[in-house]
Amino acid sequence: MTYKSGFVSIVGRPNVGKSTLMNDMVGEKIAIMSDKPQTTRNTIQAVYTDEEAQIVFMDTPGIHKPKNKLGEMMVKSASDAFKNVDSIIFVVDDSRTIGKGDSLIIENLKKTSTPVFLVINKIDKIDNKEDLFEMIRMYDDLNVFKEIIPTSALKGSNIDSLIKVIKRNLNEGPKYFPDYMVTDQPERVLVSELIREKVLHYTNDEVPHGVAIEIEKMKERKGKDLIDISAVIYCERNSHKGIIIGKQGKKLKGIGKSAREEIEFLLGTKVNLQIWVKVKENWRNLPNYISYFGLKE
Ligand code: GDP
Ligand code: MG
Ligand code: K
Repeated sequence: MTYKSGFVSIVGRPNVGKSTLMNDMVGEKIAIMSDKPQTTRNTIQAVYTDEEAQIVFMDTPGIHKPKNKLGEMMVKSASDAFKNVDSIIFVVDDSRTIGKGDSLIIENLKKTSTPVFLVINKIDKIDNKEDLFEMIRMYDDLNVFKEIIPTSALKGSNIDSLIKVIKRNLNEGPKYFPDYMVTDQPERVLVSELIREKVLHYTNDEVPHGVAIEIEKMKERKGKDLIDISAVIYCERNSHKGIIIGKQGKKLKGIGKSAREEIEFLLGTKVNLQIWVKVKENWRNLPNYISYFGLKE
């Protein structure tokens, strides 16, 4: 069986139940929950992990703060706002008609090639089944949504179906985050895992015992759509260091370039990535190795 992973955005008007829904989904499968205030770029909010798949929930800028941003959102092409995710969950509540706020978001969703799933939440407030069928027909007629899933986040109804739908639409992919990880800095972990993956790829497993990555700095440059990242690759021997750096630094350059491109894609911002290679014997035995990567056990 191949492992699946991907990035998913949950969008919708305030108060439709996005946060409740995300908490339900991640629930006991909690790996990561970030409570960071929204920034101007994509941020990771939560990570769902099971034996088959890993779902990384992203915050999509512009959609979560629709008050004064609606105009801005209209200008910004939807393909741009959603290009970094594999699917989009659009959440509405039990309102029987489509209001102005939802219409504007739907107009944007129409323009993206990313698959969009509609969640009709708060179905516990819909007493008449026929009303729900009527709503499903109304949304289905728009030809925007790949699937429509009615839920009650409050009661925890049909959350498993939603997870199934998301999982079914994921592609084969790596586990970006280790199991049982608890951290309020998921982006750091994502960046370090990506760099580690590139090192393994570029060195064809020539470096025994692998490497450890430390993100020394990860900081947004004020007023710029740019993040400065400096990372250290730890290996156990000088000879390993030589392999990682390569002739005239070629290998390290390749590692840095491909890691940077992927980080830029995932975080939706430009990245200035500096990487150093250091030798640290027995880094696996360092007492703080575990906590330093945010691993629980
Ligand atoms: P968000 O602004 O979209 O993140 O919405 P929240 O998750 O904060 O929920 C807004 C309010 O709606 C809260 O009071 C929730 O308890 C409530 N809520 C969320 N989901 C449901 C649901 O399925 N049914 C009902 N009746 N209330 C819900
Ligand atoms: Mg919320
Ligand atoms: K973006």
